Amino acid sequence: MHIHVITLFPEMFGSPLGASIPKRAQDKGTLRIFLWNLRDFAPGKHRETDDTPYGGGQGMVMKIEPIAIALEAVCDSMTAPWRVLLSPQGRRLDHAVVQRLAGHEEIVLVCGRYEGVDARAASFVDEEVSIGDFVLSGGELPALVLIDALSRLVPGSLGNPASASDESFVDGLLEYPQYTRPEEFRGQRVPDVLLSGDHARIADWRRQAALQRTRERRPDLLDGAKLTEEDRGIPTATGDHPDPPED
Ligand code: 4GS
Repeated sequence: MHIHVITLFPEMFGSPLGASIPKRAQDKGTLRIFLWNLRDFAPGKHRETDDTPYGGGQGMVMKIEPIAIALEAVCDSMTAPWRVLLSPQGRRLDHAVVQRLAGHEEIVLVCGRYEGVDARAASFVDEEVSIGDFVLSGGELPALVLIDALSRLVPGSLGNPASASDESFVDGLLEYPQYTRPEEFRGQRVPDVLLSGDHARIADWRRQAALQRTRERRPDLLDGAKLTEEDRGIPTATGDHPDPPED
């Protein structure tokens, strides 16, 4: 997968992409990141990328021309680029969106700055994506969030490929509670079933715990989750850590 980023701050990307899974994916060659400075595509002596808003108002707006020129130049040699503008007006990012985007070999991300981007930018991209209902100072962190999530889905990037199918949201639910040593810490014990070595019971407990957590914290997710009849029969829970099914 090739990910191109058009940004006024390419220096923001080095450290987050130089560690952990994004680094491993790039070292393996399955993920390549290309950083493009928007200013290099801005025409004129001063290479301005922003201007005052028509109609008046606070702050500055990103000009359309540098963005259009950058997108055309960056996409010129590509067969099927998928162009994404990070913006609070976009579709909310979730695991389904990440999976869909992971199906593209060549992704081009455009990062906004200032108070916003000229509305005509929408006609130069394939979609707009938002990472949440809050206002950031630029689209660089949203782009990094998306690249990090995508890097986990690139084949070969995870040490254990099962990790990609075993986490929150993958089956539409929150993840089950995880524990590691010690068995007891300041009065809190690890649920006995997890120490039992009975893999069928552990799987069953984890499924119920994930369902219970999701029902308590994110009931909105249950509408979209794939649930069996058995899943639906789990009674409403009161605590975060359900009892094992039986002893
Ligand atoms: C987001 C967001 C964002 C909006 C960029 C104001 C600078 C800023 N982008 N998801 N102008 N939330 N962008 O806040 O994607």
